[in-house]
Amino acid sequence: MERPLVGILMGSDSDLPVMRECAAVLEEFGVPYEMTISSAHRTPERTKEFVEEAEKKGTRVFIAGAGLAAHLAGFVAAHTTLPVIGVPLEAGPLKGMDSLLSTVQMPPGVPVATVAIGKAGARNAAVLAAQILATEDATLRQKLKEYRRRQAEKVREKAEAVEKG
Ligand code: RP5
Repeated sequence: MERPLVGILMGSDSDLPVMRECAAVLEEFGVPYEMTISSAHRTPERTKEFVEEAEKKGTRVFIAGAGLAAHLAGFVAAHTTLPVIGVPLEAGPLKGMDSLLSTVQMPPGVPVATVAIGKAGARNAAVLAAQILATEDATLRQKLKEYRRRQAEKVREKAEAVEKG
């Protein structure tokens, strides 16, 4: 098993259907990761230990997804100086706005790079993690360029289909 470069955490197994998107994107880029369920509120000690152990193993970026009063990404950021990406998840009647604000409104000095609510955010969190790693990895940079090229190609194909009518 390759050394995980990205540590993915989520507050509950109910977050898994969305957070799997992170894993899928990292797999596309061939970035080794580890993924766990750990909560800022329900298992604070376990979360702290996971972050500390991951850092020792060589993890370079953390992604943390949570819903409701989503303090997981901030909690992780409080225990590391590695970059932390927060994914706000929809888990209650406020449709993810609660998690967005809980994740994004970090006090100065302890940042969390917060992405969009839900699946789009989960995918972008993984792309951003890959971009951070790519600052020191030319092969990964090339894969990211190719990913953008394929994305543009898909738009062109869709445009052609619409224009043909
Ligand atoms: C948060 O509470 C989790 O991240 C999840 O989004 C939400 C609900 O958790 P469960 O009650 O489904 O375990 O901490």
